[in-house]
Amino acid sequence: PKTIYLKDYTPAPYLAKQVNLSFNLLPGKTIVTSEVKYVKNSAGASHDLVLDGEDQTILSVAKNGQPLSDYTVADGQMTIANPGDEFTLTIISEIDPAANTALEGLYQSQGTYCTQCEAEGFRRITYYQDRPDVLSVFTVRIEADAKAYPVLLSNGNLQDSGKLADGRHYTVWHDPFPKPCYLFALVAGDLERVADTFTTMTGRKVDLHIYVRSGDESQCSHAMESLKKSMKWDEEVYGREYQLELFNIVAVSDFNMGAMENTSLNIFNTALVLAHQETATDSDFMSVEGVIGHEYFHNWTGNRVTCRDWFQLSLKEGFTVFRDQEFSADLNSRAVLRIDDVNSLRRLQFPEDGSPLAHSVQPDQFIEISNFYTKTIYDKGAELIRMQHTLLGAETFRKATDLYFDRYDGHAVTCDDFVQCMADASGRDLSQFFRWYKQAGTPTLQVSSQYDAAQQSYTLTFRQSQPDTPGQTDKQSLHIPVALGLLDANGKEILPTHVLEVTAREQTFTFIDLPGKPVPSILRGFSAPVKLETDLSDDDLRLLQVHDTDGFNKWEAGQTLALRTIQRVMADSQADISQFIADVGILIEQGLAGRGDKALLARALSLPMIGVIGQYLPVIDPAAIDAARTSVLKQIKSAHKEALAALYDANRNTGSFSITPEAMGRRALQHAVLEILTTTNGTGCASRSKAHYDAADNMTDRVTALACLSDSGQPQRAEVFADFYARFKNYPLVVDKWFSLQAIANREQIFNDLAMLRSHPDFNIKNPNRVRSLYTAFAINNPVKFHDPSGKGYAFLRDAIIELNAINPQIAARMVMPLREWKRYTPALQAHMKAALQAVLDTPDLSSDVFEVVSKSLN
Ligand code: DPP
Ligand code: ZN
Repeated sequence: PKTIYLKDYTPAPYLAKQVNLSFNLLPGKTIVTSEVKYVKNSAGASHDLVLDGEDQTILSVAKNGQPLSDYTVADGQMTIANPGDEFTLTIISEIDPAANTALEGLYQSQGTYCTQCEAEGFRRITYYQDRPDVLSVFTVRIEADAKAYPVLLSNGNLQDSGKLADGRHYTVWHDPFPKPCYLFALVAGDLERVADTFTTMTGRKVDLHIYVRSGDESQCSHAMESLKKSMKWDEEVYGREYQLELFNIVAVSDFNMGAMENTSLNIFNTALVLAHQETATDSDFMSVEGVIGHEYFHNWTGNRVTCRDWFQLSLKEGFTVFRDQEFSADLNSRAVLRIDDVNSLRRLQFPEDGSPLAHSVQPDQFIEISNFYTKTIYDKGAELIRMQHTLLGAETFRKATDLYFDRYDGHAVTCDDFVQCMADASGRDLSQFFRWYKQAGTPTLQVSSQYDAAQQSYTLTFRQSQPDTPGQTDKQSLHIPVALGLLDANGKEILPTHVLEVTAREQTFTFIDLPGKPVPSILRGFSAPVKLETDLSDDDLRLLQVHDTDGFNKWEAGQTLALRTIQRVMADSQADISQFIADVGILIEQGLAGRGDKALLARALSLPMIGVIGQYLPVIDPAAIDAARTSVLKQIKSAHKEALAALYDANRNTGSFSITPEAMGRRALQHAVLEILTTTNGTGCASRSKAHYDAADNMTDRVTALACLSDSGQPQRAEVFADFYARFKNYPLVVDKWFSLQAIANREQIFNDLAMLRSHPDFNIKNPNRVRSLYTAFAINNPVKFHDPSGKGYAFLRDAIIELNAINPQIAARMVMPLREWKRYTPALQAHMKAALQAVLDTPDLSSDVFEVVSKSLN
């Protein structure tokens, strides 16, 4: 496989002035006719037209209407030497969507034709310059059997449609905005339509359509509401209006990603569209809202302004994640959302940044771009935008984004161009800041403090350090915004949030006129994606946990105390942790008194997850972390059993179901409490969980009960799982949950369970959601059994990677992820993980996707 380098970028040799595509969907094959008007690009380096194409049979090639034979095809590229300054090229080819299990290009999902072209799927449809900096206006004609495929969709506006002979019909779509081919989409199927409208800020009416399979129409209202909220939010917060007459969303069951932002024809994984209280959890409702927003926001950040090349992927993804995070924060509880986002960053992005696959937000090289749809590009990328927002302030940031859209609408640009807009609009020098885009690895920020009673002054000293990562050593210091507040000894805020800018390797800040030693609240709202190390005492943290005005840091203080407590128990299983246990009692009392936000209390009562704890340890031993964590949970339960039971009762479901933040907070709190109450897995625990299940009128409560029963050896476990399956066996997304909730069980017979699930009639290796529901759930959310000392957990994943390599390389490569951090584990686990990776690498006919992640992991 070939490595592609950012430094080798050159502009495309030819521009595509106009693209006419015609699809004839026939049984067993699809005929694609592509007629493209090319013009020599004066900036282009070569005179040869080089088109990308894969997995298709060329039927004919013509230039300006004359048959052309003077071309070569090799290694997935068609080359036409010196074709001239301006000409029309017509290529007719045949493809087989029904045989396409990679789910890239044009494929079928339960009979429905659909496309996935990002990043490089368009080349599986027709020969074209498959690169994001070639923008063109597309007209698309689709012809198919009218009865089997009544719905025929593509990007833009419907221009024409009609009946043909032999029961066939056609539509013609025109998208007036030039776009790269990765945003092309086509759908043909027998789908139901849910319709609504949105009136834009200038009074234009836009038709909104969601297409789903018959029977799913009643599960679309949340997605539709979320879409309308997204459109309004982008107008209000960014001044961005939608410009076409129509916005379509289509939900399909077989999809590699969550969703895809194709211009005016978003294609979604059903998991991120369908939501109903009976079948979707609160977290599903939140994901649907967030991802509907995300894909809609791409309309401006990704589509209207797109990426010059794939090294700039974070230009659109980082910015769009930041936008969807802020959208969700504005609609829900900001602190809760921030906590959940940071938790996920720590659990999933930090390990990536510390692994052999660590890469910068603007990478320098890749083999397979699909491997770079990572937590680093998305979530760390979003943190980089957030830091610029923090440094500039909301108002200047908005001026900068206005400038960005003005300057680059209709262009394909770089991350450098984005940051330049931030610099130009603010008059600030952001060249040091740009290092965040180029340096991989999670920086450490150490803070020490000194109070001088005589001078009444307080000094904070910051030291930053950057870890070495593959191909990068001796890194330069970064420009780090540190949001800081100071509290006095009584917990009163004496300095409201103030942003310090740490730019040197070591830097001090002195605060004067302080009659007593303050307690600092550092990195409020997690203002930079760093590992923070402070010299705060347990008492300082306890003060912050009670009094900090920043919701995130209030939670963070409690988590740091919990982390210290778990580490104490890891060092000495008999360690006295009574102070911590008593502090938890205070939180429970607050809950009983009805004080504070329930969603925040739920998070405060949840101990850090094993994956997060591991990030703070030099060597990861999941079983040892779990033993200590469980011991702390048991001590909390035994000390506060009555109060917890009372808190559970006080938060019982009353009244009708809703997904307001309050209602979700109440359910989350009940869940957190039930988890502690059932931690000993005895008979009482099982009946409590079963009662929770029996009382449930929604999926959140059902899933809570199943999660609390999952590790149990009591008879209720089988009863409840059987009832759940019987009730929901016709709902694939719920059956996914049934698989996952068993795969996460930390119990002896797990490897038997996994084998049974793998051979269950509902398991389907070709469906990415089902694969994730078993394998990803196990490998990510069952750290103890995945890292079983026998190595059986790794072997289970290894076999699936090898099997999927031949079916769906993208999904296979993504499944390697939990193995790539092998160097962080104990020597015995490392040996097993390495052997699993080696076995994959030794597999014949390895796809370039899997080859890249496995070979880099072993480096
Ligand atoms: N569809 C994926 C996303 O929106 C890739 N663009 O992030
Ligand atoms: Zn995206």
